[in-house]
Amino acid sequence: MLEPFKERIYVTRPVFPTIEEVTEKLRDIWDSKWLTNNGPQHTMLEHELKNFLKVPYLSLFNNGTIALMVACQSLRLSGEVITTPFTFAATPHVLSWNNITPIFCDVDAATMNIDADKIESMITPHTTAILAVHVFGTPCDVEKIRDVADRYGLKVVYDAAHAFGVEIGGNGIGNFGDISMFSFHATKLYHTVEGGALVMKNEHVKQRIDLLKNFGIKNEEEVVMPGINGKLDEIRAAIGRIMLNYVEDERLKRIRLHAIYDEELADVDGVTLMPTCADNVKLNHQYYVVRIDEKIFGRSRDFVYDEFRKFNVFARKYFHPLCSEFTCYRQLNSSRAENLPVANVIGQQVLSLPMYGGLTEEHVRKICAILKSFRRRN
Ligand code: T4K
Repeated sequence: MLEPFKERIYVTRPVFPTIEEVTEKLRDIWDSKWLTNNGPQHTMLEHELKNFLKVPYLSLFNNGTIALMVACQSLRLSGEVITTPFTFAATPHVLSWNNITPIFCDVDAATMNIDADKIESMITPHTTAILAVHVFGTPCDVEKIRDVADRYGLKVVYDAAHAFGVEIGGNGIGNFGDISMFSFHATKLYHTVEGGALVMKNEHVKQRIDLLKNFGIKNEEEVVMPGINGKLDEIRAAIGRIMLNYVEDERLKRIRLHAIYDEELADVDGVTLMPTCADNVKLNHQYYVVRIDEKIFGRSRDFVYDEFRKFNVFARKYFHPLCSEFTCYRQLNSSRAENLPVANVIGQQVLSLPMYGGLTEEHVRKICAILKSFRRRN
C-alpha cells in the first residue's frame, strides 16, 4: 500500500545559495553604495554569463518577459509573427504587447517544439519573424528554421527560457537565431530570483537593446527612443553570480533523477517519456515531462494529476491550456483546433513531474510507483 508523501512534493523547488554567501555579497553592495543602473555586480554578471553561455553579447534584464518584449522592439517586428501555442503565456503575450498578431503553428509530435516543416505554409506578406521556443530545453530544429527564415527574409527570435546551458555540438543554444531570451526566474535551473537576459550576435544590437531597457536614455541630455525599465538590480545580479557556482551541480543531480524516471517508466504502456536528442546535444534537464495516452494507460492525464495530489505530489500541466485556447487568442484563425491537431493532443496529455536537485532517488522511485498504480488494465 503506497502512503502519501508526508510533505508536499512540488513540480520544482528553487536552488538556494547559503545565507552566508548572500550576506558576503550584500556587504560588497553596501560598500559600493550602488544598488542598480548598471553597477559593478551587473557588469561582472554580464561578463560571466556571456562566457558560461558561450555567446558573443549578452544583456541582463529584470525578467524574461520584459526581455522578450524588448527583443521584438529592437528588431522592429510588426504585423504577424509565427509562434507555438505550446508554451507559457509570456511567449504570445510579448507579441500582443508589441501590437503584433501571434500566428500559431502546430508542433512536432516528438519534440513538442514548433514544427519547422509547417512554418512555410503560415507565412503571409505580413509575417516579420518566427518566435520559436526550445520547450523544456529540447532544441528546436534550428537548421530548418534558419532555412525558411532566410528564404523569406524573416527574423528569428528564440524563447530559450527553458534552455539555460543547452548546447548543440559545443555551441551555446543562444547562438542560433537573431536574438535568444533566457529566463532567470526562481523556478529555473539557473536563477537570479527574478531575471533574464537577451543574447545577440553583434554589438550594435546590444547597444540598441541596452538603450531600450533603460528608457532609451543615451545620456543626461538625450533620450533617443521610447524605452522601458528592464534593468536587473545589483542584489539580484549578485545572487546570480553566486548561483553560477551551483548550476552544474544541480544539473548533474537532475541528470541522475532523469535517468531514474526513464528507467522506472520505460515500459509503462501509455506513458511517453521526454524526447531523446542527438548525441551532440547537451541538455540541462530542467524539466521532466511525460505524456499520458488515456486510451492505452486507461486513465486520463487529468485523473493522474488529481490523484497525484492525494499523494501530496503537485505535478503541473505545463502547458495546458494551449495559448491558442486563451480567451484573448482563441478567435484567431490560426487558433482553430484543426490547425493545431498535434498541439491539441499534447495539451491533453502532458504532465510535468517533480524535478529538482533536492529530490532523492527514493522520492522519484515512489513518484513512479504511484503513477504506475493509477494504470487501469483491461
Ligand atoms: N517563456 C517561457 C517558455 C517560460 O516558461 C517563461 C516562464 C517565460 C517565457 C517568462 O519568463 P519570466 O518572465 O518568468 O522570467 C512558473 C514561472 O513563474 C515562470 O517563470 C515559468 N516560465 C513557468 C513555466 O513556471 P508558475 O505560475 O507555474 O509558477 P508557480 O509560482 O506556480 O511555481 C511553480 C512551483 O515552484 C510551485 O508549485 C512551487 C515551486 N516554487 C515556486 C516559487 C516561485 C517554490 O518552491 N518557491 C518559489 O519561490 O510559473
